Amino acid sequence: MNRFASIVPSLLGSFFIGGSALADPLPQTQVSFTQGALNTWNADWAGVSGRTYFVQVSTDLVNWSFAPSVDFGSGLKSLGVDSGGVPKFFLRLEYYDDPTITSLQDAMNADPDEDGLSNLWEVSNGFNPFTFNSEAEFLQYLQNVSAASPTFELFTPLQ
Ligand SMILES: [Ca+2]
Repeated sequence: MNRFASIVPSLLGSFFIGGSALADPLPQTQVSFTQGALNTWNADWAGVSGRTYFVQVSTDLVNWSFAPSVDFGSGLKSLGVDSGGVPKFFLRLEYYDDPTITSLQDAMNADPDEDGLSNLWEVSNGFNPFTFNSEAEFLQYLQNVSAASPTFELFTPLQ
């Protein structure tokens, strides 16, 4: 479900950069794009101390999905994007500030929607880290993964 596909160079002006914050006292600079090797682009932005970052992508500005990436804190942040021939591609930052998060590891392990699933796990498996996922949704996900991947096995954790 996570799609991290493509950028069409001629549509660079159409890139949408947005953000949301649960508590956002500091401004966020825009993302800049530079062309890399064939069909690749680099998205760069200046990180803000204490801020957890996600990247969302869309091909229609209506349906957005999270790229399988979590970043944190100050300094130059970069994400490579590989063009896959999609005619339109949009990218935006999603971020939030949480004073209890002090490292990238904390940011990846955090659970702002309190559903028991870490940020990194959610974005790596097609979930929204800001939307509570019920146990039923999680079990449905496991069933879909199991059906799609014959090597995946469910197990009962050791007591
Ligand atoms: Ca979560």
